[in-house]
Amino acid sequence: MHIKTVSTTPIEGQKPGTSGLRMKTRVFMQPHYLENFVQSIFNAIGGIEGKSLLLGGDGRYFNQQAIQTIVKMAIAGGASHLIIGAEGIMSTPAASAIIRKFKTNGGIILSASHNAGGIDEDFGIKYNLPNGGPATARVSDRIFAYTLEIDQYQIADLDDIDIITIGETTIAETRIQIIDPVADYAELMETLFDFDAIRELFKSGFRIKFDAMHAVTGPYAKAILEGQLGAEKDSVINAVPLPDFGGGHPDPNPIHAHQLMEIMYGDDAPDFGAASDGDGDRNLIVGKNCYVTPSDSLAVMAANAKLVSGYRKGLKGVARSMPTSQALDRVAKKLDIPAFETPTGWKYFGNLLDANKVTLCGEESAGTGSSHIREKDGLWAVLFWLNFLANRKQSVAEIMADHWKTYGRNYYTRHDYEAVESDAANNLMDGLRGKLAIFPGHTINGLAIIHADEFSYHDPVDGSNATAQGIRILFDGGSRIIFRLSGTGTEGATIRVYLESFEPGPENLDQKPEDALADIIKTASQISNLEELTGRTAPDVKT
Ligand code: G16
Repeated sequence: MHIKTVSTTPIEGQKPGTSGLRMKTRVFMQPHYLENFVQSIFNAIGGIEGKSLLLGGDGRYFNQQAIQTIVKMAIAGGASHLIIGAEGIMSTPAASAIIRKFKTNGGIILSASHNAGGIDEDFGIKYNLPNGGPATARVSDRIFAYTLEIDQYQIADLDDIDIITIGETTIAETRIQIIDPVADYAELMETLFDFDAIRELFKSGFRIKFDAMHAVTGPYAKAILEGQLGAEKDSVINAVPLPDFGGGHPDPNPIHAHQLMEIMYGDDAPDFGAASDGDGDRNLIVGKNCYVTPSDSLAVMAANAKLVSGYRKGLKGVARSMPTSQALDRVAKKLDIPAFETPTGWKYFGNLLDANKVTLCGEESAGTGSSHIREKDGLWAVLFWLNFLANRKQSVAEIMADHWKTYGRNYYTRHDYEAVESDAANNLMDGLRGKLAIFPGHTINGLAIIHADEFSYHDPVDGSNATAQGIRILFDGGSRIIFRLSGTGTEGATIRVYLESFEPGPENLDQKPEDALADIIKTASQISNLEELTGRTAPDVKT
């Protein structure tokens, strides 16, 4: 076998964002672009020689070609073992589970998550650590540093290898194993949930619709929900993964999962609806006529954890990203367990999970997960809900009403302004930064500001610090407005405005969120000059 050493030069802008490197697919298809980044990952982990790696992706356009390139580079570098999902498919949570199960030296996951796919849409790549979790900020910085000085990479001069057929082969020093991407994950789920109780639930006539959005979770949901648990046939819709997700945007929110929302708010709606995203780590939960916000879902899961077989012993602690609503904190207080507040990005939960400080964590961006792996996990969240629904025998709407009665309600919405001109977005953030010191003490639209800052985080486990993680304006009574620039967009800047107001109850617990949040929404636009600075009069997406 011939190994080619290819001369290259650094390519600008290969800095990983919130979750790995995400760019337009055509950018990734440029000569050396993918190779430079992969070689930089190998360099950042001290070389790939003698190491084992998991490889998989969400099946989007360019997935299989990218895998072939990475395999040839890993062979050239002397990797000892590659585990690859058949057809290059592997959901992000399954990848995390398999890295942990087979104790590989990490993995490379090809996905741009909830972003659209196709030659003119998005592609992405990220390195996961041997604990199964996304590279920490430190490792990501090291990868980035190598992209700035790279001058060559190695690649084996080989025909494409067969990644379709399950089986094993050895090329040079490298054992290559093609595996069923579903089996190990399904096995893990069975250890965490009471499958018998969920089977009984379905037998009793309980109906579910799971929208896989033509993304990676389709085969997993079919095998587990319909196959193992006996949900009625066609409970899983849009189940076949497609390279362009059928032209849709695989983001499980009420806007992009509108087909599911129409079913759940229509005549003869099933009892439970759910969706997951491009790579299967996000989830949407919806009952009959009852949308559950991701922040509320996280809080309800924490409150009901003891009804779920794998979590019967209770939770060590919980964590949420800073912009996620404070509903979780109220549950933690009642359970008398610690609650951590981290920056946006699943990578910040890894240390807390490894140190056994938390069992459950989640984010407003539709991600929930636990210590079973080191990624958020869409289908796991659905099974978690099904497990406690099987015990409580109440509707989703009843469970929500009961939760708010006990803890009060954190009304919550997020407004996204996408593809905003970068300078305008930075001016908006700078403008707010400049006013942080003068905000406290002011009352706007009847809302008294008690604190304003730019969030920073000190990791209690490794002592690292993350600064500039979003601007927070906190009001008397528990309401908040947060401004952040997304780290996952690929075009201009995406401004995220997170809006939250707290209603302790017992009255006013069933208002329309837009009514409960009207003053907060008005205040956010006034204090940020958003319309004037960006020219935008309405958000592109409201979740
Ligand atoms: C990624 C991260 C999440 C984060 C989300 C949104 O999710 O893993 O932790 O909350 O992006 O980040 P941002 O607000 O910076 O766009 P995913 O599902 O896209 O991998």
